[in-house]
Amino acid sequence: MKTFYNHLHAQHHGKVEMFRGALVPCFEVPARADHVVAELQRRQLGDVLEPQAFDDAALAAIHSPRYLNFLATAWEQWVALDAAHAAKDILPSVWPTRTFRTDIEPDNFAAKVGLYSFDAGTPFTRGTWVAARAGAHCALGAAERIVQGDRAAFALSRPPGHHAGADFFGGYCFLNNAALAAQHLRDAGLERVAILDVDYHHGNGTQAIFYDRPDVFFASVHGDPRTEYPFYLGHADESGAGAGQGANLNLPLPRGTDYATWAQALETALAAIGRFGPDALVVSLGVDTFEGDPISGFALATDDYLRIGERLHRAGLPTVFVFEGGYAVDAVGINVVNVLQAFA
Ligand code: OKP
Ligand code: ZN
Repeated sequence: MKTFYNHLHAQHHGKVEMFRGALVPCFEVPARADHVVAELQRRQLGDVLEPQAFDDAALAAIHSPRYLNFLATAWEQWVALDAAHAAKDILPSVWPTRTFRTDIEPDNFAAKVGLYSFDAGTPFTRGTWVAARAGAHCALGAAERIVQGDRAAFALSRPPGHHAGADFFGGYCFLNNAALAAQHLRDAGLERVAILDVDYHHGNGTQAIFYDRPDVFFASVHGDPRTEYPFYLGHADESGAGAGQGANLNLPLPRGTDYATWAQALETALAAIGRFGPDALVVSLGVDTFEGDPISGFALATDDYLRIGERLHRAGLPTVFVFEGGYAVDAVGINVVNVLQAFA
């Protein structure tokens, strides 16, 4: 299985995020991806490649023009306000909630940041755009391997993507790598694509992007949004809309869920994906379901990731794996590569 990895990911290195009234060090750190690469190489699990550059039009297949323009220019706008800003990250602090307008992009920079984001936990840094774009290219490159006939490929994208919507960032995510991979498969002629999101957190961005579409099925197993981030989406009654009715499946589980219960939800998701009959599968592979994860609440053990990989292999579909969460930094490489090695 080929892995797409880009060294530019480390240019996205947020300093702090807002947590309970204080700024705390970011959980989403460059070392996460470095550990996954090191473990892939230790187990010799296929080539690790730099992705080719894709045209920005590939990003526009998922993201809005004004959002992409914001991402591309945010840092220069920030530093133009005050040269001293170069030493600090951009952190959102004001948002257009219900009854506000979102059709007019404000001139004020802080207001623009809020228009295009949904939390204060996602710093935008000098290297965020470069890193996120290269991470998206990893997802597109991995999807292209499937188009070329490979059974599986791995996008070691960083920052992660599944919380990013068509026109907003948040939850450590800026470009929706899994959505870009799925859309690339569709544009290459595959008629039906399924996305399975196994990250601890609901993939609100991915769900929203495909919610009214019948050609991309989204299934997610995640912490119950009544208590778990991202809180405002991911409930069991969200089943798709319009032409996409029936093409969305959420399987929320309570904090503390162990592998036996989690694996039953995985079976439910795979059965629904089987009925959908996709030509390929995109897996949003977060391993923050791990018992040692510092910001999550499930109890999966390192060996359980081998079982997940075996089970996904038995689903029998060409599969793009896309890296998402996993914040127990010392274990993230072993857990991710357990899935990939058991699959391969
Ligand atoms: C991104 B992904 C932690 C608060 C939670 C947001 C979590 C984003 C997770 N102090 N902040 O789904 O792994
Ligand atoms: Zn997560």
